[in-house]
Formats: sequence, C-alpha cells, structure tokens
Amino acid sequence: MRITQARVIVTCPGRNFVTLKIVTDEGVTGVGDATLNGRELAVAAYLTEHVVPALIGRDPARIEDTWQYLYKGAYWRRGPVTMSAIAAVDTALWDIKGKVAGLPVYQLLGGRSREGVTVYGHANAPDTESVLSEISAYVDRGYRAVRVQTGIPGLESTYGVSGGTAFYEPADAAVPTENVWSTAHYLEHVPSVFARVREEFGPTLKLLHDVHHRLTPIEAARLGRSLEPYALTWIEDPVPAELPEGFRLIRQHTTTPIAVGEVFNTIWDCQQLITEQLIDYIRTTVVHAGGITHLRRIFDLAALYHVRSGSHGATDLSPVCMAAALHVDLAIPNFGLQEYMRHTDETDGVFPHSYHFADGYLHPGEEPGLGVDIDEELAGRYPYRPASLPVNRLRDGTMHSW
Ligand code: EZ4
Ligand code: CO
Repeated sequence: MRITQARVIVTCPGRNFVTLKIVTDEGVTGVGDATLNGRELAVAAYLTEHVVPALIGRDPARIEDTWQYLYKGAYWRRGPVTMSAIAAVDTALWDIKGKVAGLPVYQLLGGRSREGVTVYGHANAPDTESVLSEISAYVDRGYRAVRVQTGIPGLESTYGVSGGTAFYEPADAAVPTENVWSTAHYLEHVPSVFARVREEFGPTLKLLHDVHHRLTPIEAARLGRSLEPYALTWIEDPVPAELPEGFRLIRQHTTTPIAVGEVFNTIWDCQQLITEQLIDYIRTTVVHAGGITHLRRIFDLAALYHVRSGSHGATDLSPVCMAAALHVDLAIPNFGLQEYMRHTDETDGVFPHSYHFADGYLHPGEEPGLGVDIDEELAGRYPYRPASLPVNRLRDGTMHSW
C-alpha cells in the first residue's frame, strides 16, 4: 500500500479546525487533527508546503518510521507547529492501520483497560450561586467530575467564563481581546467558591479548577493549601510551566494535586516534572504532542512515576483528536481523566463520529480505525475566519500570562 494523496482541510463550523486526510492507492483513508488555536494557518502551511510532498509514495503501515522521519528529518525539532503537523500524520496513519486490520485503534494499543473513559465537563458561571446549577446539570447527566470556573468580584472578565453559555470559546476576535488580571482578587475569592460547592454536592464529586498559568509558585502554593479542605482532584496549570523547578516550591507546601501539560509538545517538556514527581496528572494530548505514537510514549514514562493522564479536550481540539484520545485513554494502564467540552452541532456535523457519551463515560465505539471522518463537502461551506486567543494585563498595563 502507498500514500497517493494528502489533503489539508481548513474549515470553520463555528470555530476553526485544520484536518489532514491521507489517501492510499487501495482506497483506504485516514484523518488526523492539526488544529492549533489562533495559529491554524501556520500548521496548514507547514503540512502543505513541507510535509505532504514527502508523504507521497510512502508505505502508510510504517508509523514509527514516518514519525522519526518527520521529527528528525525537519532538523528544527519540537515546537507546537511542527509537533501538531507530525501529530496529524501520525493520527491518520493509525486510522489507516486500524481500518486495514479491521479493528478499532484501541485494540492495536493493547485492548481496553477499562469499561469507559471517565470525562469531566466545564461548569462556568459569573458567580458562585449560578455555578451550582451548572454543576447540578452535569451531575444529572451522569458526570462524576466537573471543572468549576467562576467570575471574580472586582474583575470584569476572567478565564473560563463567558456569560453562562455552554460553549466557552476564548478565541473571540481577529486581533486579541484585552483582559485585566488581579492575583489578589483571584486568590481571595476562589476558596469560597469551592467551600460552597462542597457544601452543596458533598465529598465524592470530583472537582477540578484551571488556574491557566497565572500565578507564581509561592502564590500557587498558597492557593493549593487554601483549597486542601475541599479535596480537589487537581488544580491545573498553576504556573507557566517553562520552569519545571518552580513546581518543587508548590510541592513543598501543598497536597492539592497538580495537572499540567496542555501546551506541551514533546516528552522532553514533561520529563523533569514526571521523573521528579512534581505533578500528578499530565495533560498532553494527541494533536499538540506528536500524535498517538508520541503521546503513548509520554504516558508510559508517566506510569513509572505514579503520574496519570488527564488529556486536554477543549473545543479547539477537533472531534478527530477527541476520537484518537479516547482510543489511547481506553488502552493505557495509567488513565486519569479526560476533559470533554462538547462540540457544537455544526462541528459534529462536519466530523461524523462513533464516539458517544453514556453514564459519565465516553466510549470510542467499535468501528475499525478511529471511528471519525470529515465531511469535506460540508466543511467547504464554512470558510476560515481569523480568531486569536486573548491577552492579559495587570491593572497598570503590564503584560501577564493569559
Ligand atoms: O484555554 O484550549 O483546559 N482547557 C483550557 C483551554 C485553553 C484553550 C486554548 O486554545 O485551558 O480552554
Ligand atoms: Co487548561
């Protein structure tokens, strides 16, 4: 079997997605997600100009060799653009391998290690009382884990909250929206939210919170300590993670578990955090960390150090990425949780898929391959629209992490 064609499809069914579709001489096709929120066309060009020409004529069965060829062959290693492009190729080749074998991809990864993939939903609301009803709605639908984000008194806007709508989409303008941040207001408020949530929902519902890279290590240590009475499953991205040593300081002060890694691209970004046991959950995902092949490598390293998976699953990762993530989640021994923000009906229409939600779990389905495809005709009706993520400033105008 040979690769005869690879198409890069950019579409905007409510938000932008980049998809790679690989075609073979025997008619078997595979899909991979290449979406990098706010930088979509950089990956599309990387694929079209630099990757697709080298794929033509290659044997699609050689997944590991193709990964090494693209990684080592670029000379310029790592980075989100390169690794998202490699991920798209790798994911599409796993899809093809599954279809050729007549097996869902999780079977090729060793078979199921659990009955379903436990997911967490996003409860977002402007204030504490209104977030309680959002959480109730998830509990009623069978969710066992919920991420909780609320507005902060004194701040006009904050990460994760958008006027109570179900689908929070931060990439809201062609030129970045400007937010204002105050660590003092945030640290003062957040513990009171979780006190109220625990009072209402009891001790066993899994609760999570995303700090979104906004604190210093000692501030994150204070937050973690102040949340200990409410036994969170994790605080996510407490500090920007370019400096892994920073997590030692957090660890010295709190038993609140830590999740990190949605912006990581390779195993080398995670290596010190995992091997020094500075984190509890690694949030790398298929599309931004080099595909199924590389993600499996990261999770196998993590398993040695009691670190579990907690893959990123926001709506800017396409249903192709979600399908691929679920096959990995079902197969690995050290699965933790999978983030699940539901896509819009428009998006689901463009990406027909066999994965489905039932009783707090997602199931990848039993179709050969990934069980997801792209409807190219429908995709063509939604042209790309430039959309950037916001920026964040302190009150005095200083740039801060968003
Ligand atoms: O801000 O995916 O945990 N989820 C997140 C997301 C990220 C977006 C960025 O593109 O932090 O909402
Ligand atoms: Co996050």
